[in-house]
Amino acid sequence: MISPSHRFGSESPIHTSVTEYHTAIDHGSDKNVVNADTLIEDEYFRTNPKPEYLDKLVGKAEKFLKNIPKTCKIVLLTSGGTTVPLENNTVRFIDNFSAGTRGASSAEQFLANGYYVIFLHREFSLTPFNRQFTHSATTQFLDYFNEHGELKQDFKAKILEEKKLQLKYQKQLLLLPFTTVNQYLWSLRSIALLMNNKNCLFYLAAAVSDFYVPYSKLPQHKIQSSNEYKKSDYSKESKSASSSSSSSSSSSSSSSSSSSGSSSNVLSSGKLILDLDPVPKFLRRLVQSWAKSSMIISFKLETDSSILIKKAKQALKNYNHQLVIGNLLQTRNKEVVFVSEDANIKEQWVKLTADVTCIEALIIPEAIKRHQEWIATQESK
Ligand code: PAZ
Repeated sequence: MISPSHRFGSESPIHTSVTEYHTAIDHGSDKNVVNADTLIEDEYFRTNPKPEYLDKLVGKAEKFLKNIPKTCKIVLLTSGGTTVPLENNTVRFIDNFSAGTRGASSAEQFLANGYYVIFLHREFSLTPFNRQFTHSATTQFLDYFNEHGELKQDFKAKILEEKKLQLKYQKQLLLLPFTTVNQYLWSLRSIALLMNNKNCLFYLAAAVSDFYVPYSKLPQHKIQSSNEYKKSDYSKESKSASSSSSSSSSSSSSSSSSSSGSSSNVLSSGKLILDLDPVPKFLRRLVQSWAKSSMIISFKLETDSSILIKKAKQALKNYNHQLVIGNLLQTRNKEVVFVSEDANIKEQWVKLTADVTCIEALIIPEAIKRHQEWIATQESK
């Protein structure tokens, strides 16, 4: 396991997986509650607080971008899954399956093809060059060493190979972390605004939650499963949650464990009812405003093969960007499909072959080819 301080050189690391206590306030009043129906993209940033560390993260991105020669290609690559906290002092959260394999492996391929990479990733998920060692099901960190603390011979060649690559590309790669969906969205917007030009590519492989609990509805404290520790100001039945509870349970009594307007509601039966809002569609903002001069590749994950291509086309139609790479959960490491904005270009499946065992080694050259073609069309306009 590489320590966070190694990741960011001698500078102090940014940690995203801890509660920001200064914003972990009590939402026991209705005044902060925002109606989900009226919550559009910009409203989101007015009502969900900026991460404490964001200026520092943006400073790192600015410094990195400043040193890149003008003609070089840059990719903002997002990777791993976002969490959705259920409490402000977060004990519980919703997560998703993504380990960051696609992102970390794609970053290696972009680097090998001369791109500079900003790797916006879920903290503690897989990272380029480390990925084969840090999350192994069979080999734990200390297993790499013998009883004298020396690297075991079996691992030496592979570690040396990856270490050389890490050193070779260290100036081309910037690792920036996120944990929650809110941190992800603030970071994506801030970095995108710095990268709005045709040499920049957005490759959005992160698995971003479609649902979240707005800041205005987050209970301050851990959701209680019984009435015993219920705060007096929690007694007012949650407006938002009560509508869900009435449809899902015959019990009308609710011990609303959290504040008025809260997203969570514990019924007397002990059932927890969660009321999540949709995450506004930020891809639209990215395409139309934040990075309108850049090429944008998004990913579409499905589990039902019969809707994958339809959903990918729908995304292109809705957001008007250049390319969607579709994949199925079950086969995502073996095949993907390129679906282009140009209706004349048929979907193109990219599949592992007998010679190539890493799907990203096939995806990235194709993505780069499309980026080059897109740049050429922009220049001819
Ligand atoms: O991280 P991983 O390699 O396990 O999975 C990659 C992936 C399936 C998350 C990615 O290829 C993807 O489809 N991302 C977008 C998911 C979505 O929001 O549809």
